[in-house]
Amino acid sequence: MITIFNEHHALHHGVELNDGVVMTCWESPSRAELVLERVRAADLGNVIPAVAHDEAAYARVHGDAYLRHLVTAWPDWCASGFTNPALPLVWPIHALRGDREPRHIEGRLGYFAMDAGCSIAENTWQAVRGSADTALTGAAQVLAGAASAFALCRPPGHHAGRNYMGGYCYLNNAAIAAQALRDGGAARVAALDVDFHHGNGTQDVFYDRGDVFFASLHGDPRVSYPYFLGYEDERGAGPGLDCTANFPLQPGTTWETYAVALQDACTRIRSFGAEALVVSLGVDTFVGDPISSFALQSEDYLRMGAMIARLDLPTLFVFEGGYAVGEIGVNVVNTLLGFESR
Ligand code: SP5
Ligand code: ZN
Repeated sequence: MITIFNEHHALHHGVELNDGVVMTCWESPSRAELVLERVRAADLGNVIPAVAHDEAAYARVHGDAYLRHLVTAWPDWCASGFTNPALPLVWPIHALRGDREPRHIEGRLGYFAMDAGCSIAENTWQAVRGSADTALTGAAQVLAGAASAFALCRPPGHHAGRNYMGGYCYLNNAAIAAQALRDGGAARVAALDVDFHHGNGTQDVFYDRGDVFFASLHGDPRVSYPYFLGYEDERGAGPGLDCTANFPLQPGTTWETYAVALQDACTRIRSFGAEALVVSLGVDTFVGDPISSFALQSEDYLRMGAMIARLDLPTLFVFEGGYAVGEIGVNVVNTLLGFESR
């Protein structure tokens, strides 16, 4: 399996609130380097650089005002006299006006974000678009006939909605890739999200569409981030009704329980008639993950990959979360090796 890598990912290193204090993000540059190291050590296949794409490819999934904000946030932040990484501090929740984009950067940061997990600094945009380009390069590989490909994206993408960032995610790499597969000729595409956290952004992008199926296995939103989406009764809307499937799972979930839900998700994808598959591959389901609560073991990822392979679809794996850096490489590459063992 070919791996696509963007060496400029490390230009982005975020900060977030942790226990009330601004600290270095769990989502660190070392994550991608450790996965790449393991890809090479396991001889998974060739590693190629991401090909730069036009912003038009991102605009197939994201709104123009949001994309403009991503490009201008840092310069506007600096123009307002700020010098440290930009973070939002006020949001248009519930009864507040969510229909007006403020002009001032302080207001815009909240308008276009679901949380304070996405700091923006000088080179953030460059790394973010490199990550989307990584996914797009992977989609191109699959469209050109590759049975599978691994887009080693960083920063991740699945929490980013059509018009907002959140949870370390700015552009939704998996959604952008799924759309590229549609535009490249796949009539029906499935996005399967196995990151510990609900893929709220991907769900947002495709919720009312009947051409892209979205399935997510994740920590129950009653007790797990992102808290405000990912319930079982979210099934899609309009032409997309029953093209969204959510599998909230409880803290402590092991492979035995996880496998049943994953099998269900795969059955739904099969009966949907997908012609191509995008897997949002987060390994924060690992027992040792510092911010999550499932209990998968490293060997379980071999089984996960093998189960996904049984769908027998052209498959693009897109890297998402996973914060147990000691095992992150083994867990990701085990999934890919399990897939290839079919
Ligand atoms: C891509 C991805 O995996 N994003 C996850 C973002 C999670 N951000 C909020 C994490 C809050 C965790 N608090 C957990 C405390 C555990 N002791
Ligand atoms: Zn996650």
